This record gives sequence, structure tokens and C-alpha cells, in this order.
Amino acid sequence: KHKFWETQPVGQFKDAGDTSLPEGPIEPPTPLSEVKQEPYNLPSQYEWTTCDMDSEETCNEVYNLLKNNYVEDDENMFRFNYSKEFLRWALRPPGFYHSWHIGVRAKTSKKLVAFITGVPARIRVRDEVVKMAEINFLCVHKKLRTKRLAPVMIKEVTRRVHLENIWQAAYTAGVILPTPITTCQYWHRSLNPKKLIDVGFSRLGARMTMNRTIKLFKLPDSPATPGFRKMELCDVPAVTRLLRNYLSQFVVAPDFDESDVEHWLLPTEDVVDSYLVESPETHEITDFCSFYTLPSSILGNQNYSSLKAAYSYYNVSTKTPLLQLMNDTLIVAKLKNFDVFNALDVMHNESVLKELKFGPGDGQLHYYLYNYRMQSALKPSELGLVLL
Ligand code: YNC
Ligand code: MG
Repeated sequence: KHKFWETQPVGQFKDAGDTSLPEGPIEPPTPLSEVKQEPYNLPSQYEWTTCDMDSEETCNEVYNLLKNNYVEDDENMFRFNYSKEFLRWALRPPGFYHSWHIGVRAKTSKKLVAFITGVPARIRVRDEVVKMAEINFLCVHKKLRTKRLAPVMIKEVTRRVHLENIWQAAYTAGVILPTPITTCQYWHRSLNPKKLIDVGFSRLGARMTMNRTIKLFKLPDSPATPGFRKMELCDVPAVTRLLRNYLSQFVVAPDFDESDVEHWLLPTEDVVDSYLVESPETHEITDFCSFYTLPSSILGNQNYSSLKAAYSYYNVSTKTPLLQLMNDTLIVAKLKNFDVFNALDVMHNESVLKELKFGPGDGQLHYYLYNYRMQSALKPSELGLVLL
């Protein structure tokens, strides 16, 4: 059934529930001299290219490929529209490799027709910190689908990850592949209900009018928590300590150091927003929340072309209850003119989503590890990892 995935070192469906198989790497690393030195073969009309995201021109080509061909919802009403600034941020974390930003071009026209990326990360699984690649932005032009290009792209990124002596990877997908370590649900909190209903993102509830709906989702004009403020560069050490301590309770979570926190969490306009609570008395940093900006194109609507969505990223509550912290996050997202705030049921999110008027979405997000077997699936609440 999965002609490609059955050949790969991933948990296989036939092995589900086999408790004799140990948790951990499926295949051992091979000597680097045994890693294939040449790229995999593409169909003869195509060639590999490394995409330099520093180049305005290349970044534009990647942006346009994804804008027109990347992930859509099940009803093909919306398509992710990652901004150029977002792509640069997502693809250039500390220690990133240019060689993991992989494109495919048509040989004659030089048009970019496919893309896949990896970035390095340290991911802790139980008490083991594993060097991994986070694989993302796999995209094949709509006109080249179902020609088995995706397996070649996956094998090529795997080869280039191996060349850096890294043997594991983490990735998410909306489709079921062998074998998810957990399956999460997206939840959506309306900030601009009228627009969401007008574009078909949400529907008017039973026995609800537009005015009642607008009132239901109304939020206060400013955050309620004393000491709630935007994160700054000088907060990196304290936020790193807070986050490391918080993430240590989850089965799978990133092992962030200060340089990771500076990159992934220091606010970058229209890319990532982070806030924290600094105690007015002790000046201690006790709580943290963050979200990233990922608009979607609205396909075929007369009145609107873009949906402005915020996605919950990492949150830590030690003193301010998570409910209040997330409510303050919703308030700042509303002030920044987002239409909707999305969150997965990972970490402790599930416990506050309903009360904050999030509703469950229809899409699921499956999390995967490559060349690392998990004895059994995790609950979403055991997962401390958010991929972009
Ligand atoms: C997917 N999303 O099952 P089998 S998520 C992985 N992730 O293989 P073809 C996928 N595999 O089942 P198409 C996949 N979607 O026969 C499909 N597949 O074994 C598998 N969509 O290939 C599929 N982006 O080329 C099948 O299919 C085989 O032309 C079929 O291309 C697929 O970024 C795709 O959703 C997704 O652009 C490129 O549909 C195309 O349909 C497309 O005939 C819209 O492929 C955009 C979209 C996916 C977003 C993402 C994470 C990707 C993870 C890839 C796996 C990484 C493994 C780890 C590597 C490093 C290892 C180390 C160390
Ligand atoms: Mg294909």
C-alpha cells in the first residue's frame, strides 16, 4: 500500500503493538564514506538546485511555488501563504545547512517546480537528546503530482542529512503515513467572526445571529495580567530557563538553548510574537506565550483574498493560570488584527481551549519521527513540540 514508505526506517503499520521491538533508532548510522556521494536521479527534464534563501530572487521563487502549490484544506478553500520573511526565519536557525534547502528546476525553463527543506534541531525523546532534521515545505507543483517525485525528494534530503552525520528526523503531515507518534487536532478561536463566516471558514451556529456571534467572541481591549509585556533580547536567558524547565515534562520536546530561543522566540515583526509576565514586585519572569503568523490565501472569494491567522507556539505558565495567559494572547492577537487564532491540542492546551471559545477544526495533524521507533503512540498532551 505504501510502496515507498514500506522501504524506509519508520515504524511500520504491521509492527504496531509489537512490544518486542525496542524504542529508539531503527537503523544504526553508517560510516559517512558509505553515504551515497551523488544526488539521486531525477526524471531527465529536471535538475537539483540548492535554494539560497538570502537571495531575494530565489526566496521569491520559493515563495511563489508555495503560495500557488502548497497545503490546502480538504475543501480547497484556503491555501497556506507563508511570507518570505517567515520562510527566511523558518529555514535559517542556528547551525542551518544551505544544502538542506533543496529545489528542483525544469532544465530548459529553469522554473522551480518542487521543494523540500530540513533544518537541524536537538529533540529530546524521554531522557535522550537526539540530533535531528526537521523536514518541512515538501511541495511538488500541481502539474507534476502523482509522478513519484516526492519519494525522490525525500531520499535526497535524507542523503544530505546523513552527510552531516544526522540520522533521525521529525516532520508533520496532514496525511496518514507509517506511523504517527501522535495525532493532534487543530482548534480555532474566532477573532473576526464576521469575516470568517463571510469567507466560509466558519458557520453561524444554530440559533445564532451575526450580532450574537460577534458579541460571543468579543475580547477586552488590553491584556489583564499585570507585568504582561513583549519579550526583549535581554529576556533570552530567563525565557530559556523557564522554557527548558517547562518542556522537560513532555515525552518529546525540543532541547532549546539560548541561541535557539533567540532565533525561534525573540519577536520578529509579522513572523513570531512572544510575550511574558514579569512580576511587578520581584521582576521575575514567571510566564511566557508566543504565536507565529501564517496567513492563508482565500481561494475564489469576491470580497477577501487573505485570512490572517496566528498559530499558538510555545506557552509556559507557572504563576499566571494558562487560561488567563492564553486569553491575554488572544487579546494581543486581536489588537494585531488577526482574524483567527489556531492551536493544537499539544502540551496543556486542551485544558483551556473550550473555555476560551476555541472550536475543533476538521483537519488533523500527524507527527512523525524518521528512523526512531516509539513503543506506542503518545497522547497529544505528551508532546512538547510545535513545527511550523
Ligand atoms: C507527505 N506529506 O504516501 P507511498 S508536509 C511524506 N509526507 O508514498 P508522489 C508523503 N510523504 O505511500 P505527489 C506526503 N504526501 O506510496 C505524500 N507522500 O509510500 C508520499 N502537496 O509520491 C505518499 N506538502 O510524488 C507516497 O505524490 C508518495 O505528487 C507519493 O507529491 C506529494 O512538508 C506532495 O501537502 C505532498 O505538494 C509533495 O502532493 C504533493 O502527490 C504536494 O507521487 C501539497 O509520497 C503540499 C503538501 C506536504 C506538507 C511536509 C513534511 C514532509 C515530510 C517528508 C518526509 C521526511 C522524512 C524524513 C527525511 C530526513 C530523514 C533523515 C535522517
Ligand atoms: Mg510527483
